[in-house]
Amino acid sequence: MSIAVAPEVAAALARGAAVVALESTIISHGQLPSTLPFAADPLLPCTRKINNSERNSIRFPFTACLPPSPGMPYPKNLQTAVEVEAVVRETGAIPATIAILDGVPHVGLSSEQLKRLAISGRQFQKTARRDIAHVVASGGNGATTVSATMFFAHKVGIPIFVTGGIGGVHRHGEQTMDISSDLTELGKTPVAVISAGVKSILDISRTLEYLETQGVTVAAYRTNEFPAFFTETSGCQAPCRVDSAEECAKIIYANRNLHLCSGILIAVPIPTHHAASGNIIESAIQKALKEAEEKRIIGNAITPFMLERVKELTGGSSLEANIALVKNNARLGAEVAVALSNLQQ
Ligand code: PSU
Ligand code: MN
Repeated sequence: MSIAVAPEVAAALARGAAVVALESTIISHGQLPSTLPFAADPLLPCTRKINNSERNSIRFPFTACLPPSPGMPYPKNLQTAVEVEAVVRETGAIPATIAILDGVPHVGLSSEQLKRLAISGRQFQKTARRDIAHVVASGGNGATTVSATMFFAHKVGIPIFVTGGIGGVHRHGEQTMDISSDLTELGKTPVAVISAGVKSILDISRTLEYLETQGVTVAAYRTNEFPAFFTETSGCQAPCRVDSAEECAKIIYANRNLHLCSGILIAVPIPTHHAASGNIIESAIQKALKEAEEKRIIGNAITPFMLERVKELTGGSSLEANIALVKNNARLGAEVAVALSNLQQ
């Protein structure tokens, strides 16, 4: 089974130049994660009893039930993808967006392929590690999540991968066992993921506990606190702190030389000038979560409710903050890739 590596990416890898992997789920599936916030799960004993017809109306997986309109619509998603690639280039690295096209995993997309991904949106299947074999075997199209993107990046020798936010342990995940495969992938695949942390609709402290169990090195960039995507703070201390791209590169280098074989998570706070809107968005998320609980919105209704309510409450500013933080992550990721390439020369 082959992986199609774009010529520019293959050439850069062959000469040990800086390459940064990028995921495709954020392009095709919008900005808010397909997460199921707390109290939404009717299987939990803590909320209320539900009758059988309610129970039967709940479909799994919840991700299959998302509304057709993604948080980042076309052409905004394409524009963002192109701009993120440009930031990587300006900083001196080669971008490699990863997706599965007609059953073939691609590392590095042409502008036509990127456009196809952006236009197709949710027609591309959200592809985590568990979905890869099926999408490939059926000749399908897959937008790779963090876990699948890490898998392919590592296969072709790309040590650094930039995204917005990663998946985590869901609220009440200790009962539902809904824990993103991003976390187990970080435990077993030696790729450094640069993200803005974890959204507060997840359980951030349990996410950090789980990453510790998985042996993942977690470092916060220029802060002592683990960031919560839209906000610089989460109330959780980060296990360690880094203050420069060179320091990040040294960690990746040490991880490789020791054959630790586990991943690294570098958490970068949202840029300060976007943090104000981040705080508004965070309040909106908290309000929407509370409303969902009060209205007893359950099952597959919760994600559309959250998407809609957060959009109403913030008037679209979440999109701008999201784009800004991805670009900020892309800049650092490319700097780290350059520093790592210099270390190896
Ligand atoms: N978190 C975000 N934005 C995203 C995602 C997560 O803030 O777009 C996407 C990423 O692709 C991530 C995936 O890998 O959702 C996790 O999905 P799940 O919770 O189903 O594992
Ligand atoms: Mn899940």
